[in-house]
Amino acid sequence: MTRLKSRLLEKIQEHRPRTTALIKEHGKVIIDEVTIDQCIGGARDVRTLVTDISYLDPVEGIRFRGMNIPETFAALPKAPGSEYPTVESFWYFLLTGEIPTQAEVNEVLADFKTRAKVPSYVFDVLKAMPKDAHPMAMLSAAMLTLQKESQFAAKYHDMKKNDYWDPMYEDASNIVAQLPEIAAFIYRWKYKKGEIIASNPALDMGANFAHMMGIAKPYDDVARMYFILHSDHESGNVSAHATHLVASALSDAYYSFSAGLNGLAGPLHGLANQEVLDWIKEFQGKLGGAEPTEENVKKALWDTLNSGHVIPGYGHAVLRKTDPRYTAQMEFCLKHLPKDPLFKLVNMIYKVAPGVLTEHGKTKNPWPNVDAQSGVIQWYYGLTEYDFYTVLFGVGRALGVLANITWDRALGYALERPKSVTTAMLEEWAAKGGRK
Ligand code: HAX
Repeated sequence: MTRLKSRLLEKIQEHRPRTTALIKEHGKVIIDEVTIDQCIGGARDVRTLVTDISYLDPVEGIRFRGMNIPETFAALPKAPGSEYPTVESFWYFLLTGEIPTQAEVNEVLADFKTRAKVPSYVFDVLKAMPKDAHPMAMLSAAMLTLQKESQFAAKYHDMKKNDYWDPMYEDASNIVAQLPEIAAFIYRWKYKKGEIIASNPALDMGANFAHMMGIAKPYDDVARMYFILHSDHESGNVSAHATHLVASALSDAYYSFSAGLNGLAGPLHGLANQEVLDWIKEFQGKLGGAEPTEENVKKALWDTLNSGHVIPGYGHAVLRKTDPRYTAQMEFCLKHLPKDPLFKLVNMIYKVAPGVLTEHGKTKNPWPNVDAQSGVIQWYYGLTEYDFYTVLFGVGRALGVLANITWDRALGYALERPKSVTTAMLEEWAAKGGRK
């Protein structure tokens, strides 16, 4: 057993009595109530999910295992010659809550090499898909194709509940180790005439992904930063929740993560990074070569709102300030591409959009989220095929949601089954002033 796996087991054994005590001794303690607008309005803010892997504060933003983004980047061991941590060190941290030593990271690196080989039938399936299939449909299809490899599904009938976490961990680790090659294959197959670049197992995940994409340094750092920033955003967002929900039926990690990816592919969620670039390109097209100004940006924003559409990359279901994932990427841009015209335009939108959205008066949060900034960096390094951007998000998101469903199985979380009501019931309770 690797040190990561044995440490994870120790952590699970330490944690289990806490969950058991909460259910057995304090199970009836009330922690929330639900209003009619929450019931119709997507259960916003209703506290019914538990995770210790990340927590999203509306003002401060995300904390991974209690650490904010700068603290996380500072604390984790770095890739050789890089300011950014390896994704492998972050995986250890998400699963255990502990900052790994370099020796522990090296063990994860070595372990991933034994898992990284993608069966060739996955590529056959991807090649058979229509050339105009969306890259997210391809990524999700690749997950379903791989399902027959699931150790959880194979062992299910011979296991006791307490042991479920073990094959879930194995499946999760295999998916994380194989995803970069699958994603890079989709990119090169679709956009680079199928000229595939073979994986280099000597490299860490970020460097190997950059290598397989065919993009030079510092894209290795972009990949590390991007995968870590997009990994987890507590449990209520659509991709995390969908993965957790499907896993709660004891579906394996392949089925569950495929479901999460399908949710991530929605324009109100991860696809917003593609939508942002789409919006910008359409705006630039309308300018017809004229310089963007605050005035014409403002007009374009109002045109979008007046046509009944959302401003992609702005607003959030939980956050009420600028997303620190936006800020982390902006800081990267200030260092590496401060004069890039697209970066300047995105900054100009940042100056104007919050005011426009505030005046528009609908959104609870007029500030940018992670997706407003991420495409700029990809575009700068030559990744201009922006319908691929959500796949990058998906590779990162795997880290968070797969760590979560490993812990779901470790703590024996229940089948998810909230109760629905009818409109007539809501009307009756509304008339009575509550469900009495
Ligand atoms: N532009 C225009 N209107 C917006 C808006 C935006 N960026 N953000 C919210 N609104 C509107 C909502 O559509 C809603 O209008 P209706 O009452 O007519 O339905 C109203 O403001 C209230 O919404 P809210 O409570 O502030 O926000 P929600 O929790 O309902 O939705 C969303 C959160 C992220 C879906 C929303 O802000 C949005 O659509 N943003 C644009 C798309 C986007 O950037 N998505 C990515 C979010 C981050 C993420 O998950 N990345 O993966």
